[in-house]
Amino acid sequence: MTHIMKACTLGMVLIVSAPVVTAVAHDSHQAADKQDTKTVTFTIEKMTCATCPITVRKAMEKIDGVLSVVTDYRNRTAKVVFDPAKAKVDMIAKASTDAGYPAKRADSKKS
Ligand SMILES: [Cu+2]
Repeated sequence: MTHIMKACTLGMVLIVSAPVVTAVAHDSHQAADKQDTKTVTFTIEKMTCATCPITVRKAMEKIDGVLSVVTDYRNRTAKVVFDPAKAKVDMIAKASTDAGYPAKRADSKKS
């Protein structure tokens, strides 16, 4: 928990200059064109301050195969584009959960 609190404090500095919603690694449009990528939206109810999404995003990005993470603090969601051959929904959810933010899949019927 101490680690999480520290991350939040550091995030406060980052939030001034960086937008919370950030696409990383590969461009999401490019990813959407590929057949071997999957987009899943997670609900993360513990994103209670504006810097929490940064912690969630960084945790999810560490998973091999995750192409982009777009967090939405207002809706408390994280939209993740990933390569299903490398990353699994459970792995991505676990990464967020392990960072202190339990994630559950929001759109279980979409692929
Ligand atoms: Cu926070």
